[in-house]
Amino acid sequence: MKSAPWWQSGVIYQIYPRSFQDGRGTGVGDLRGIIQRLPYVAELGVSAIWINPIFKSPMADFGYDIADYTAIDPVFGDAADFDQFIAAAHGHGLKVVLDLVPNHTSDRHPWFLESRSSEKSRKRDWYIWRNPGNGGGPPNNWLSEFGGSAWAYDADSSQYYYHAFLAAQPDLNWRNREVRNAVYDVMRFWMQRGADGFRIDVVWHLIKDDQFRDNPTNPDARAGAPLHERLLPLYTTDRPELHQVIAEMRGVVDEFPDRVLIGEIYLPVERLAAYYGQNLDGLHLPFNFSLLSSPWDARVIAKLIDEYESHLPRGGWPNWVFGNHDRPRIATRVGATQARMAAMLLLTLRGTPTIYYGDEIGMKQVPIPPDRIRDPLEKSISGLGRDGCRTPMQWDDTQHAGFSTSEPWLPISADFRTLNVALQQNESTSVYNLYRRLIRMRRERRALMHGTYRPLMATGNLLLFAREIKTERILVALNLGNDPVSMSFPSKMLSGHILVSSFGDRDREPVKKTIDLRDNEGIVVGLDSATVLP
Ligand code: TEU
Repeated sequence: MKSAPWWQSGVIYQIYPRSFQDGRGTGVGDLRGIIQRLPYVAELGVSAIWINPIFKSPMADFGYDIADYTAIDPVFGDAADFDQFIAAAHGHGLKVVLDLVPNHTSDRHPWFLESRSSEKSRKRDWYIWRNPGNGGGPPNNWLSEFGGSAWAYDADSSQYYYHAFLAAQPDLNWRNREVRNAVYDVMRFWMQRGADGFRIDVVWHLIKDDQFRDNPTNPDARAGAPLHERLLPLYTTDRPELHQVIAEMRGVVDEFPDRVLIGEIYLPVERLAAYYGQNLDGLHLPFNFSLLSSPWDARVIAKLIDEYESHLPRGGWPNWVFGNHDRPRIATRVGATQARMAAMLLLTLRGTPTIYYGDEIGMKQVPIPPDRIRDPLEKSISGLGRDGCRTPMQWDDTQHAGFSTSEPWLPISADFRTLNVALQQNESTSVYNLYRRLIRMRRERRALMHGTYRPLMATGNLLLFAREIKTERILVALNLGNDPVSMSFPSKMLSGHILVSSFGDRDREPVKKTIDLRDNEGIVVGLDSATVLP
């Protein structure tokens, strides 16, 4: 049998480069800093790094507004640093996934400057320009995710351009062949330099309705929801023509061996399946964000896993995510103890796990004082801010948490003296060591890596499932509540031993007849052949 590709068998670790390690004393993380910390990443046991955009950018949206797709922004280093980073990562056996932002550029990208210069410009059609609507004003009702109309007026040409995010992030026109080819060349450029693949930013946004129809109102909009949620993004996202574009991108990636294509997609699971492509010729991993915002309830989670599993196309490989640079930290969302259950779920479910940097030590959402707010989204829609999940990595208890020698760009969490990597490395029962054990276990057990998922039970606070491959069977039992749980198998045939326990104090303990969990406890059990699963 051909061995599984690395993006199926391994774990992905997301690094937000501004906040991982400052290697030059600027207060902002950079490539040199990441290189210094690669031994840490390798020791955690992950197989790949996905790094948020490091390309030349005015930083209106911290790298998601790119002014040159093939240059490294000086904040992060230079081309030589990049080459060193790739070589060092590969030297540690780590793959590197870059962040591709093809939906929009910076308004200072030479492409946009040229497009904007005149209606007759050769690149006019590279962006989405429209005349004012009837009676003046924006061409239609489309809204920006970052507040207000998605149309910005250009007084020189008396036309509007479309921007799904900031006005400083004009959307490229993906119906234009030259645009497509230009971005495909960017992809080739980085793969030639050693990139192992891409995470495509807002891939479900790439194509917009060619008739520019108004979006319908959302009948289910929550009271007080941000403006753009009051419309359904029917004509601005998830358009059918998109899948042909993705297949083209996949073709480009397939020009190089062993590369991966991941896509950022916030859609319900039943819409995700299409992103694998008709003949699995689309994304390898359409990000599955269903656990990012689900209620912390055993039944809800079990249902969501079942739904996801049942919607996957034949041969489509699953994946799971509990945090990223846009969403509140898991340890704050479900609490520090339950964050251990999240770790156990993430690393025992079927499919590739992605870990957001800092979650492996239980970093929390950090309150940001008004004068330290940096996120443009928070400045535009108060309360949606993402700074709190982007604060510097807490390495040790020295000044600035070992992140930098000068004042960091975002505040360090107040708890860094008691919550940091150095402490947790020396503490066998720490969250960090739980992650390490889980990752190692996942690598060593074929049932976890490639086995089937078998739901067993979701009652009260108990979530129970099995992973099986041939004779290797593993049972995962998680207590999502504050009371102890005890459960005996209907068959009375249960025997095995604990491989990993969430508090780290029951590893190797035998399990016979019943499963007993303390409050907020989870265990992973290697089952003996005598066990009869319910
Ligand atoms: O995020 C897209 C996205 O869906 C966000 O609008 C998200 O809903 C928002 O951050 C609220 O949580 C991607 C990037 O991940 C994000 O950092 C960028 O700001 C955005 O695209 C624009 O490029």
